[in-house]
Amino acid sequence: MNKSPSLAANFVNKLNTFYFSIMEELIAKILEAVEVGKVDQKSPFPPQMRGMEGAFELTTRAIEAGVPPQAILDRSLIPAMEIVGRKFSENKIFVPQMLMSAKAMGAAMVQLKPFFASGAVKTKGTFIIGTVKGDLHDIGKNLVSMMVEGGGWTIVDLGVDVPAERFIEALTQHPGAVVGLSALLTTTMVSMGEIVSRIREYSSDTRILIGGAPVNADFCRRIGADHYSPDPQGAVNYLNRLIA
Ligand code: B1M
Repeated sequence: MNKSPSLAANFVNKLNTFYFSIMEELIAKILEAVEVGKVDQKSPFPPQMRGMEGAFELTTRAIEAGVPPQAILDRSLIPAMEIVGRKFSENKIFVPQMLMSAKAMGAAMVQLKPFFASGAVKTKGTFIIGTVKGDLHDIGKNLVSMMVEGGGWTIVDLGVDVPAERFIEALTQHPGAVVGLSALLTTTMVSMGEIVSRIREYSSDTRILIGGAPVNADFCRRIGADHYSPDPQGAVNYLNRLIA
C-alpha cells in the first residue's frame, strides 16, 4: 500500500501546527510587550526586558508571518490595554507605567494604521476628544485617548483649548461619533457645560462623555452630559457598552 499521501498530509499538518504556534506565540508576546510597556528593542524599560524585542519588532514580525492585523488588534492590543486600564483603576500601576504601555501600543498601531486606512481592520466607532476651551491640561486627556484607541476605536483628538465650534465641526465630519470632554480647572468646567449645550443644539442624540479631576457624576447630570468617568478604563467600558 502506498503510504506517501498520508505521510505528505501528516507533514503538512505538522507544518500548519508549527506555523500556527508561531503566530499564537507572536500574538501572546505582543500582548505582553504592551502590557509591560516594552516599546521596542532599544527601550530600556522595563529593565528586566532590556535588549529584548518590543511591541514594534514583534508586530513587524507578526505582520510578516501573516498574522491578520485584526487579530493583532483584537487579541493583543485590546486585551493588553484592558489589563492596563484595570490595573490603573485598582491603583496597581500608575501614570508612568500606563504611559509606557500606551507608547508600546502606539508603536504597534503605527504598523496597523495602513490596514485601518484600507478598511482591512474595522474599528468599533469614532471618538472625538478634546480638553475644553480655556484649559491647556492634556496629560489625562491623552491617556484617555490612547486607552480608547487601544480599546479599538478611531480617535479624533482635537487637542487642548477646544471651543464648541470645533467639536461641532468634527461631528459634521464624523457623524455618529461619541464626544469626550476633559477639564482640569474649576474655571473651565463652565466651558464644559456650554460645549455640552451647543452640541445638544446641533444634534441632541450625540453621546457625550466627560472626565477630569474637578468633575463628577453629579456635575455630569447637571450639565446634561451622558456619562462621567473618573478614569480611562471607565471611558473604554462606557464606549463598549454603547455598541454592545
Ligand atoms: Co495645572 N492645575 N495649571 N498645570 N496642574 C492643576 C490642575 C491644579 C489642581 C494644581 C493646584 O493648584 N493644586 C490647579 C487647578 C485648580 C483648580 O482649578 N481647582 C491648576 C492650575 C491652577 C493651573 C494654572 C491656572 C496655573 C497658573 O498658571 N496659575 C494653569 C492653567 C493653564 C490653563 O490650562 N489655562 C496650569 C498649568 C499647568 C501646566 C501647563 C504647567 C501643566 C499641564 C501640562 C499638560 O497637561 N501638558 C499643569 C499640571 C501638570 C498640573 C497638575 C500638577 C497635574 C495635572 C495632571 O496632568 N495630572 C495638577 C495638579 C495635580 O493634579 N496634582 C494641576 C495627571 C493626569 C493623569 O490626571 O488630568 O486628572 P488627570 O486625568 C485623569 C482623570 O481625571 C481622568 O483620567 C486621567 C487618568 O486617570 N480623565 C478623564 C481626565 N480627562 C478625562 C476625560 C474622560 C474620562 C476621564 O472622558 C472624556
